[in-house]
Amino acid sequence: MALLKILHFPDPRLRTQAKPVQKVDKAIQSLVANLFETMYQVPGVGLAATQVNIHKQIIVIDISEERNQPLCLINPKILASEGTQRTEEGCLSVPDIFEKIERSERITVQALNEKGESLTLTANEILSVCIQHEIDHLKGKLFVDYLSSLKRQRISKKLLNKQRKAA
Ligand code: K1U
Ligand code: ZN
Repeated sequence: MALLKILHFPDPRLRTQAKPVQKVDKAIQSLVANLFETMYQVPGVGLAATQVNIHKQIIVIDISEERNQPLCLINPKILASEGTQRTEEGCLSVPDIFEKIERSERITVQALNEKGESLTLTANEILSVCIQHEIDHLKGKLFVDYLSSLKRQRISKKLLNKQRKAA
């Protein structure tokens, strides 16, 4: 297994649209294992392949406190959504920034799992938020895009300064 490098905002590669996975083969399963290893190590509750510069429609999630309920969604599609909720979000690609974002309260998602089997699940609360956040990554969208352009520019400057200092 391997730890993958996470891209940071405003890296333009985070804006790439991920392509659907054609076949869940050994190479995809190995990538899924690396995504989980990276997400658990950082740590995060979710990670999209886009964030590690791999532009395939794959996300991994584990919102459990025990970190023992891995969920892999390949080619995820939101079939239904209802209600709204406003929750504080963070992002591994936008470190140390937390903002309240409005999203659907309850969603139904169809996807393939890491074995290539089709699954449908209904999620609410933090799982619903996390799935929507990760699906946005696959579309090249970040949670800061829901903020005002002034706030987004300030965050961009702050992170660029940090990246320059670290380099
Ligand atoms: O996609 C990502 O960048 C991962 C992100 C997912 C997410 C968190 C909160 C709301 C929406 C989406 C994170 O995991 S940020 C880190 C985080 O929230 C966390 C990390 C460890 C334990 C608990 C939470
Ligand atoms: Zn994120």
